[in-house]
Order: sequence, then C-alpha cells, then structure tokens
Amino acid sequence: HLMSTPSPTDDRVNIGAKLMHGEEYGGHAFWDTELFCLPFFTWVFPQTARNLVRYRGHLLDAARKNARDSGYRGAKFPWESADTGDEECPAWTVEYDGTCYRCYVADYEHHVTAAVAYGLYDYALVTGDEPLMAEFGLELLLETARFWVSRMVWNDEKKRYEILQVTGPDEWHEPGDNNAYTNRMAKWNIETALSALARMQAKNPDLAQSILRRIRLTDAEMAAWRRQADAIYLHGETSLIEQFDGYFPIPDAVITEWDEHGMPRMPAACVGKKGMQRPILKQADVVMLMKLLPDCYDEDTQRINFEYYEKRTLHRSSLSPSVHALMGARLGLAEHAYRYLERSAYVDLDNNQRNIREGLHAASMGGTWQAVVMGYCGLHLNEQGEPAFAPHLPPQWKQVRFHLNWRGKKLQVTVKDNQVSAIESI
Ligand code: IFM
Repeated sequence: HLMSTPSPTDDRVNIGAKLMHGEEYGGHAFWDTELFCLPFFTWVFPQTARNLVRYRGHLLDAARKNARDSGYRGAKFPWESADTGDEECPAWTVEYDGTCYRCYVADYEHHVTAAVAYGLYDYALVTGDEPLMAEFGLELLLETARFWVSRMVWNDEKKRYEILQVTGPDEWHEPGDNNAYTNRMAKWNIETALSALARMQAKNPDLAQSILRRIRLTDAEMAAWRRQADAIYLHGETSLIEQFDGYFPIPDAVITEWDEHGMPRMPAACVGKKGMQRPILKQADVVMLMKLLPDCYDEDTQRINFEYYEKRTLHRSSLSPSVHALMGARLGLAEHAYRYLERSAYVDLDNNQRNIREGLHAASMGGTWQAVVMGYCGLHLNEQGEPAFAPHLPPQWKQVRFHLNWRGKKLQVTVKDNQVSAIESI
C-alpha cells in the first residue's frame, strides 16, 4: 500500500495521509510523509525517496510565501500540502453530525516545517545525495532555520528564547507555550542548517557563497541564529521533560483500562474533560522527540519519559503506536513494546482506530516498517556513516529478513538469534 502513491519517476506527487484508499484529508501530504513514510523509501527505494524530497523542494517558494503571509521569515511548510504548496488545511470542517468545527491545526502545528527539514537531511545522510543538497537541499535547510529564528521571542525576565502558542504532535493540547518537541526540533533545524552550510563551505566554497547570496544570508544574521539556538528554552535534557509549559500542574490521571483491541481507554477521571483540563495525550510527543534525536538524551532520560508518557497516551492517532513500538524496542522493552507493534500493524485489519471508512493509514504502515527494521532490528548509521544494527528481537520471532538499498547495492539482511548478516542480492 505504501508504494501506491509516490513515484520513482514523478517528483510532483506525494503521499496522501490515506494513500489512494479514502477521501479523508483530501489526499493532502502531512508531516506523515517525512517522519513516518520517507525512511522506508530512503532505505529501500531511494529514487522514490528523492522524488518525495524534491516535491518539497518545488514548493520552497510557496513555503517562503506562507512564512511571509503569517508574518515570519524564511520558509514555513503548510500543515496540509497539495500541488501549489499553499496551506490546504481547512479552517472549518463539517462533522458527521452536521455541526461545524473550527480547526486550528494549521494555525498552531508549525512542527511540520522541522519535519520537512529532518526528512531531507536524513535522506541526504543515508544516500549521500550531494547533488540534491547543492540544488536546493541546503537552501531549504537554511530557509526553514530562518523561519524558526523568526518564530521565537525573547523572554527578558527569564533570559531565554521561547516559542509561544504552538501545538506539538499531541493535538489535544492546543496551543501551549514552549512545546518541548517543537522547541528542540527548532534548535535542531537551526544547528543542522549551519553545520550543513559549514560542510559545503569546506567542500565547495563557491557554491556555498552563491546560495548565501541568493537568499541574502549574512554572517551577522547567522551569528544571531547561533545565539538564538543556544538560548532557546528546552525544559532540560535530562530526567522527566514537561511536554509544554503548564503540563505538569494539570490534575493527573493515568490509563488503567484497555479495549478488546488492546487500545487504551480514557481514564474515568478525564471523561467529559477536554484539552488542557486533562493530562491525556492523543499521540506520542516527547517520546517522538526522543525517537528523532536519540543522541540528545541519555538512556535513563529516554526510559523515564517513555514510562511516564506511556501511561498518559491514548494513541488516538494512528501515528502513535509505532513510535512507542520503536522506542520500546530500543530501550530493551521488546516484549512490552510488542503490543504497540501489533496496534500499528493491524490498524486497518482490526479497525482499531474505528475510522477505516475514511481510508487506510499511510503513516502507520511506514511507522510499522520503521518499528521492525529500525526498532526491533536496530538499523542505524554508525559513526563511519555506514549501516549498522543493534537487534532486540522479541522471543516469538525466530528470524527477520528484509532488503535495503545501500548506495546502489541491494542488500538482503537477515537477523537471527540477534546476529545480523547482510549479503548483496540481485
Ligand atoms: O498528521 C496527522 C496528525 O499528526 C494526527 N492527525 C492526523 C494527521 C494526518 O494523518
């Protein structure tokens, strides 16, 4: 199903959240593409991945216009994207019972911009696609960084930069100040853009210079970026991380019951409460951050946050279980995390989100692949930038076999008894 919409020959198509199988979300592309689906293509079908990344490259000018229209600088990608790159997310939706609902996600969910940058950067890292970085990749990283710099405000009392009125991946707390995921990804975006620029300056100074001239980026502006990235508020990088300012004081409640599909039920104390009145999350937020930037958090911190937020996450978005499956496997909780893998893999077969009438779940499919290959089999890039594995197979699996495309070579990888072999295949 994942293969049904992106194309190895067409860089003007993307992956609708419901693939070709339903009308929900109008076929629009979300952050689902970069963070959930793209890794599968990057590692297995890099030509298709390249086209998915180029899709965003074509829409860089539209993203610059989106930023300007919202009063920011740089490039701000839309929450929902289609051919023009304009924001396609409706401000109002009509619900099944005929009532109208004011939808704020496009107003507050700015984290999609960091996701686009992350997907591109990860694709380039894995494939070594320098021509793409030269063509528009570096420019996209710099322009998205510029957006984040303009999105921050200085808090003079606390002597730090902040991002106010924003929603992270968990859409049930909308909006909050200093969402930990968004602030950290903004910092990542700025720092990554600057280090990618430094690498290009060392390798191809003329090209780097011409990109800087084209986007009128000066040393003085970049020095200010560095200061802002250093001074953005992060809720700490060790121990329990507060999802956003004011999350911890919300009267606490934890999940204690599950339905027949193993999906958590809303704690009784929270029934009838909404948004900021309850601590229950729709989907992984801090845990998602640790999945994306594992090197920024030590193992204890990852475990503490996984265990805390797991008890408060309802997984009402199909994007959520695969993140918990992957993180659980990485943290050595392979058996415990297996329930999340099942929820992700069977989302459409079991209809465990109860919305199959609206279409299949693309992000769940990409997330399931990542949970198996990157979580249970532990695929990652090692310090030399080569594929490496740290498997944690659950006891009920004897062996896992899958294919990768590593820089033009087709590899057949077998993980058995936690030993890995990779042979070139035709
Ligand atoms: O992008 C997701 C979002 O995170 C949760 N609601 C559905 C969107 C499309 O899948």
